[in-house]
Amino acid sequence: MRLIAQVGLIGLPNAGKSSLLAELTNASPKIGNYPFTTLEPNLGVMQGIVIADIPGLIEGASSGKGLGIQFLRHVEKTTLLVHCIDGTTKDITTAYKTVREELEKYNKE
Ligand SMILES: Nc1nc2c(ncn2[C@@H]2O[C@H](COP(=O)(O)OP(=O)(O)OP(=O)(O)O)[C@@H](O)[C@H]2O)c(=O)[nH]1
Ligand SMILES: [Mg+2]
Repeated sequence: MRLIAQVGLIGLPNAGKSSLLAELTNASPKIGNYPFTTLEPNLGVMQGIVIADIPGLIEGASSGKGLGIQFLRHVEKTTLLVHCIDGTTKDITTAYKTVREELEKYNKE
């Protein structure tokens, strides 16, 4: 499979993935206080490492909810995943597990 980046930023919508990419790299992705601001991966470079900011994943993504399958395909095209979680979320464990479950349902490996 063709890789789009070495590192992929994943997480629920509105977690701050695009903001993190903007801080770490030269990229200037659209940032918004609403879910699904990002619909296509944004790429940036940090010290020679390509980082992809991947659209937010929600419960049901792996069964085709929204553009879930399309988004999950981008996840596969990276080597290392960095899971971003909104630090103000009340239930951080649930936020983490929701995304992990979608990844597992989409592709066990
Ligand atoms: N307080 C605070 N707000 C943040 C931080 N990082 C991002 N935000 C805000 O959170 C909101 C969502 O940020 P984005 O970077 O667009 O989130 P995202 O994960 O890319 O969202 P999607 O593209 O919809 O999946 C914006 O209003 C940001 O300004 C942070 O570290 N602290
Ligand atoms: Mg975004």
